[in-house]
Amino acid sequence: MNKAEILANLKRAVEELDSSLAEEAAREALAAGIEPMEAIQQGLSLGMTTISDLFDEGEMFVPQILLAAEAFETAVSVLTADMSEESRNKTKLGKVIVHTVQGDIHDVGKNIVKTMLQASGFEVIDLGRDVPVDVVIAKAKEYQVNIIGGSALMTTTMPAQREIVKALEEEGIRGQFKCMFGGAPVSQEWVDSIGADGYGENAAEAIMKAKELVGLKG
Ligand code: B12
Repeated sequence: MNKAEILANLKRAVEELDSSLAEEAAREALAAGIEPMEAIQQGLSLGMTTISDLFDEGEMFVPQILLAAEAFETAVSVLTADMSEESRNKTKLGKVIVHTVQGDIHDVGKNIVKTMLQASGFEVIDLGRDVPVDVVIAKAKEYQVNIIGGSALMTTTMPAQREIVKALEEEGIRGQFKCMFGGAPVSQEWVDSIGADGYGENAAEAIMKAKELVGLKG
């Protein structure tokens, strides 16, 4: 099977909600020497775009979405297993908190960003989803992280990202932490407008931005 066919199978596995196919295609991708990031961006993520569009159009419903997410995550865990092993033995690049903001339970994208950060050598503290602003701040202080990473998937929950920056300012500790935000409705303009430090449109950009924020080249 050639590279294009393997990438097409990864996309199809998510579209067809098929975790077994996802696992099989992920193994084939590794065997063919396809970079995990490429398999995610050019295969799985395209499948998720189809699913998101069908959901937006009312042609797909919650149970199917969850199965698509499961197929996606199954493949990601196969693709990144070796990378994670490798990164466990590397010196850590820095500590990052990831979470989905208060009021928001969407965590598929956050989990991808988390896996890719870990695989790239960051130590990641995952606070889960629907995490109150004060908990984010408390954990950032407790773990002395370099970066606070937050995901918001709804226009109604994006303001929680602004609240995080504001709370840090009010406590006089804004300078201790870099704030990096993402999620489908989030943009560079939004991140600039709330005075945060970084934005990533996808997991690959999130990694580049995180490296930049800890003073490494992207
Ligand atoms: C899957 C899904 C769900 C699943 C979530 C399952 C889960 N465990 O996450 C379920 C079915 C539970 C769900 C529930 C709801 N959903 Co929903 N859901 C979606 C859907 C279809 C896809 C989201 C997704 O997983 N995308 C795939 C991932 C891979 O992409 P991503 O999250 O954007 O992540 C990438 C980047 O954004 C970036 N990134 C993400 N996080 C971060 C963080 C950092 C730091 C960085 C740098 C980068 C980064 O990297 C990621 C990887 O490339 C979207 C549609 C859409 N167009 O987005 C709607 C959508 C987000 N949902 C929506 C809504 C309204 C809801 C509900 C309120 C109920 C409803 N009416 O359906 C509830 C929300 C309850 C709540 N309080 O949160 C709306 C939001 C509208 C708005 N106000 O903005 C959307 C846009 C659908 C729509 N058009 O109506 N949903």
